[in-house]
Amino acid sequence: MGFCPSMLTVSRRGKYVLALLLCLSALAWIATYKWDTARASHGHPVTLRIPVKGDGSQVDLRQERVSPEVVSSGRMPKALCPESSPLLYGALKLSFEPSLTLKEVANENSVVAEGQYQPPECTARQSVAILVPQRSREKHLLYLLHHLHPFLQRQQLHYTIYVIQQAGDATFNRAKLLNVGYLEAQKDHDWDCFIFHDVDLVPENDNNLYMCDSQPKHMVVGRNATGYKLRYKGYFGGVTALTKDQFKRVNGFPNTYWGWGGEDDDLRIRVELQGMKIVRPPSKVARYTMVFHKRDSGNKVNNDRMRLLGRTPKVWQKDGLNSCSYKTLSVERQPLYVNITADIGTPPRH
Ligand code: UD2
Ligand code: MN
Repeated sequence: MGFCPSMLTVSRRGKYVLALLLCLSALAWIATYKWDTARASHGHPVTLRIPVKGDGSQVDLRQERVSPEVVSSGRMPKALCPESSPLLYGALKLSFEPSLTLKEVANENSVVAEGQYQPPECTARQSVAILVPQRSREKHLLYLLHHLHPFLQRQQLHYTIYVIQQAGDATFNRAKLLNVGYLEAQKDHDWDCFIFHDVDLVPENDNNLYMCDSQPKHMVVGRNATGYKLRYKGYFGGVTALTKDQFKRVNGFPNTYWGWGGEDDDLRIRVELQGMKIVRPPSKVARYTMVFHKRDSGNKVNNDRMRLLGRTPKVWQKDGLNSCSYKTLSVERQPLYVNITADIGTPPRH
């Protein structure tokens, strides 16, 4: 290869360009360093707010997957509530004051809005919808609200109480109303847990946690009128807690039980058919007082219940959440509960 004078010119020019570039990057580095130092010392100090858990230990932000932007903005999600709430009392003294009014109960629970509550101090471990079927039991509802709101708040839950009213005076259908409650409550929030709750049962011990388990949970081991003993093996009435998935798996309650009895046993059969196992809290905790009542006039004994229970294994897939037809007449968001009034039809004529 021969010598080329133009190559010499290019390489000299290249050296100048290179030197100029080096100078410029040195200047840029000095400028950035100075600006950063100034910001850290007296500009906008970046504070990291490390959230503290209920037990006083700091939350590991890497584990909680919180982005640095959220941390620096100060909008930190609250730490998870402790596994065992520090607010629990244990056994409670219940009162059933005949003069109690809805206004008094609302004043005692100013932290509740539209039946809903979230613990201000931490993020609840579960979001729970409490579903209460009700017709002509206003006084019982009042006693329940009076006791249940503070009870659930001490358990540090995110919850809403839904009352599902059967419109009209056809025979009562507790199970279908509970299906309606489940379907309607889901329109508000993606609840983790559903508690199916008689209006006249008041829990006596706040260690009876209104949360769902890995298996369907029966919360009423005993009540005052029956000597606090389980009425019979497999008894699943009164108050039960199922996750959204557990309830979906069994296709909910049957819609076909009109009048008193059988629908709770039907749910137990559905649970057992799915290979699930009912769990219960310890008997000294799962205690309830049932407000005294006589059988309601619109809720005569369902004499067909034994026949219906016999066909459950054959029909549960067709009779349940997927066949629950009803008409919502109103949804009233009252201070202490959401009141859903539904037309659920009438029993078939034989
Ligand atoms: C038992 C069960 C209950 C249910 C029922 C049979 C217990 C503690 N409870 O309750 O879960 O299986 O037998 O159906 O074992 N209701 C009204 N208005 C009415 C009729 C009923 O609001 O006119 C609602 C109310 O929420 C009441 C529930 O239905 O708590 C159950 O009816 P009940 O209290 O008359 O029946 P009970 O106490 O035998
Ligand atoms: Mn009752």
